[in-house]
Amino acid sequence: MYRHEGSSTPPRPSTPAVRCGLALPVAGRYPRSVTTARLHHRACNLCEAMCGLVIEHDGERVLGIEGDPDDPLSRGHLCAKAFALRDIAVDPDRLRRPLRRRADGSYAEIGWDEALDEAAARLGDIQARHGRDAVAVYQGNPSVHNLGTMLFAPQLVRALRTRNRFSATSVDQLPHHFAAYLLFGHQLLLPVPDVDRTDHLLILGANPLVSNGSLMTAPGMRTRLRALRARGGRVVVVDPRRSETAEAADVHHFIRPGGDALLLAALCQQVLAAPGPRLRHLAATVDGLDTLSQALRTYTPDAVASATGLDADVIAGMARDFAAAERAVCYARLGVCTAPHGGLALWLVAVLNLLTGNLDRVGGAMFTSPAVDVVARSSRGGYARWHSRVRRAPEFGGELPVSVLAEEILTPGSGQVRALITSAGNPVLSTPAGHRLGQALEQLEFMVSIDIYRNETTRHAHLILPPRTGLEVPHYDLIFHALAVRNTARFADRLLAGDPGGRDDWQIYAGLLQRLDAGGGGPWARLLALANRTLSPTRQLDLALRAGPYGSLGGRALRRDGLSVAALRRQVHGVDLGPLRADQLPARLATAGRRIDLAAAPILADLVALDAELSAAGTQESGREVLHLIGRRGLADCNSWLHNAKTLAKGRDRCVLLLHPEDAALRGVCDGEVVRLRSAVGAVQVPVRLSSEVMPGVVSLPHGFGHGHDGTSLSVANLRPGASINDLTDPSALDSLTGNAVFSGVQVALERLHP
Ligand SMILES: Nc1nc2c(c(=O)[nH]1)N[C@H]1C(S)=C(S)[C@@H](COP(=O)(O)OP(=O)(O)OC[C@H]3O[C@@H](n4cnc5c(=O)[nH]c(N)nc54)[C@H](O)[C@@H]3O)O[C@H]1N2
Ligand SMILES: Nc1nc2c(c(=O)[nH]1)N[C@H]1C(S)=C(S)[C@@H](COP(=O)(O)OP(=O)(O)OC[C@H]3O[C@@H](n4cnc5c(=O)[nH]c(N)nc54)[C@H](O)[C@@H]3O)O[C@H]1N2
Ligand code: SF4
Ligand SMILES: [Mo]
Repeated sequence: MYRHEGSSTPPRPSTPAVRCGLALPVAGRYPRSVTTARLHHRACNLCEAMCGLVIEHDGERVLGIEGDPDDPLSRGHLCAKAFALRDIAVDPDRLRRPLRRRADGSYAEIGWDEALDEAAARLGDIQARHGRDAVAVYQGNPSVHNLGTMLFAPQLVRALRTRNRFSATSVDQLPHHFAAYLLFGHQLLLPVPDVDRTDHLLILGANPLVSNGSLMTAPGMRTRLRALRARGGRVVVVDPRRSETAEAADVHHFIRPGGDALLLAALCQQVLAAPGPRLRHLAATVDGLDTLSQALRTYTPDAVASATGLDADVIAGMARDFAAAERAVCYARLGVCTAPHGGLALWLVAVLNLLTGNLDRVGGAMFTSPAVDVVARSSRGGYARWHSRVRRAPEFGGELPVSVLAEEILTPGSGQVRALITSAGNPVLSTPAGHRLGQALEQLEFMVSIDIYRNETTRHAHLILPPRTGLEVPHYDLIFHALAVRNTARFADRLLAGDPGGRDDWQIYAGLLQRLDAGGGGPWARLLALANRTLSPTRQLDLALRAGPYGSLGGRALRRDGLSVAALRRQVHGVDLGPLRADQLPARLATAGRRIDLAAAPILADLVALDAELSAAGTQESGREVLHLIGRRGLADCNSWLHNAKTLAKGRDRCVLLLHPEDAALRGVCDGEVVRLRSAVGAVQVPVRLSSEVMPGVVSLPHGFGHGHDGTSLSVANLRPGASINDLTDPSALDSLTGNAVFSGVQVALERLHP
């Protein structure tokens, strides 16, 4: 009964009135269970779109899921993945009790107290013997979609006081944080494209029609792009693959993988060379404009044309159109972040918006005003305050790039990683040379994983601690409300009880924390820590909402109608807090003197390095035998972890290699043939699909596959294992500026199995 995108506009309110979180029986609309069916309203937490859902249930079982037409942000949109929320709840492969791995590789269920005692004792012992840095932490993507984890995981990480902190950030959006930190002084001050009011949207390396938007919470992008074009606006997509978003755009240009920093440098160069940059209200806030102009002067369209694969005329036209549009915004995402100059590229995206007068302005790149001000409540970040032990990769925001994790485990010496906590992550499938990381994990003295599955990563753990999840936990999007194209707020209590003796993620963190620092700190420190820990996430959220800009204690006066958890419980469809607001700068800048520096030293240095590479590339010819690998996302996938959801495990094989017919002809490869793909670090076998969607010389493979390993409990996913793209990606290839992993343009060779 879920409604797919592309269906006609959802009907206006037909859901019965539901007040105070009390769900009323529905008559007529749900014939299956008229007497017992009730409705629960919540936002989906599987991706960043946070679609409002109406879930029909009988108290214990989910009977149906629909998009909530009254959600002020998603307006009825949802995708097929929403139904996986039910699959996860009933999945027999889900872990529900702690598991201890025996020496023979089998597992025993143990009690929660025993498991937490053992985990804390082993971690404490290893730190006592080998120092703080001997324990590493890796936090995966679903952490950000979980209120309890957002509030409690940082406390555990702080308590461990290790420098070996890793997360999915360094295989994803690190360049965005880096650019925000350098330009605006805070890693979370991330401008969001105002898609609903722009006239010109330039998209680089993102496919929001499939990914449903990232660092741009905008459910129903197909409808939003259609509306943009209907009001006379233009959508331009730059991507080495003619993606679903490119298909829906006015114009699509192929670009060589990794070419975006060059393209963006040329776009900024063109804007700066044209008469008068339009900095508008920020003109008096910006320093270093001349230095930047000087640094960019060699990046002409002609100079970057061959390296980007774009004609110089096309680049010049792209810059002209962007600058001429009344309201324009450039939005770049994963394909641009995960490239050798990803940090520089994302910095240039923000600068292009700034130079054309589109930053902090309606229809441009704007800052949100969420009900919980996560910017004010979190650390500004920091850069290169320390470096990794073996490779000297820079820290960012207190974390090291996950690409160095395996070498930190395998290289002996003081500070060597001997224990690992993973939480809501699957780095064996999601990080470069994951297969090698998997081998390294076997060398650990101790590994504990907080996860709902025994998967490719957690199968290496000595202990697995499985939390309640999804519909079994209360939900509020601390992060994604702060990245949404409209200010809204939405809260839901848990719908399903989950395992009666089970724990939420935050309770696992609290349990570990309590045991780890029992006896440490003074009495006041202990009391404070205890108070903090015993306040549930919902209670903490309530305090944050009340103290926030729309809260009863926030703003200028005490407001009886202010936001709180109770108020959100009454407003089951969510609360609309209005469109994004312009002119927030310079007041919100967290930089020294509230200035924007366009001549930051790391950026200028990287521009010099890029220029040197560009000159060197001019003298090299890469032959047709080398192919450049890029990634891909499918509508029914969610990184590595929803492949066990029965509802989604249907249809054609998704883990296929897209190969251009010209490249296939050159090698005599046929459609459907299984080939071997080899890179500097590994090889995989995958079936080929011939497609002129990809530019010649480029091949595309989705990530998140590579199941079927012994010791995993993923009976559905293991039936269609696919191959892991990260058995090919190379941890030695990093964006040297930020440490982000490089996934775009990995050099591979294609071999026929039966030539
Ligand atoms: N080559 C290549 N690699 C990529 C990418 C790419 O495009 N190409 N994309 C990258 C990106 S953007 C990301 S974000 C990463 C993702 O990388 P990861 O976060 O490492 O991996 P996921 O596949 O998201 O795995 C999530 C894990 O969380 C568990 N989980 C789900 N819900 C919960 C919960 O409520 N609590 C707990 N404790 N666990 C839970 C799941 O069982 C699963 O094990 O992958 C990156 N890797
Ligand atoms: N269905 C689905 N939705 C998801 C996820 C999922 O796994 N499945 N994962 C979620 C997560 S964790 C994230 S971070 C977001 C990511 O959301 P997006 O950033 O939209 O990510 P992708 O869909 O991977 O799109 C990246 C695009 O970049 C292109 N590309 C690759 N290399 C280059 C390059 O060098 N230059 C340019 N210009 N383009 C390039 C690819 O062809 C692809 O079309 O999606 C989220 N939503
Ligand atoms: S688009 Fe994302 S948030 Fe919306 S239903 Fe699908 S997975 Fe859930
Ligand atoms: Mo991601």
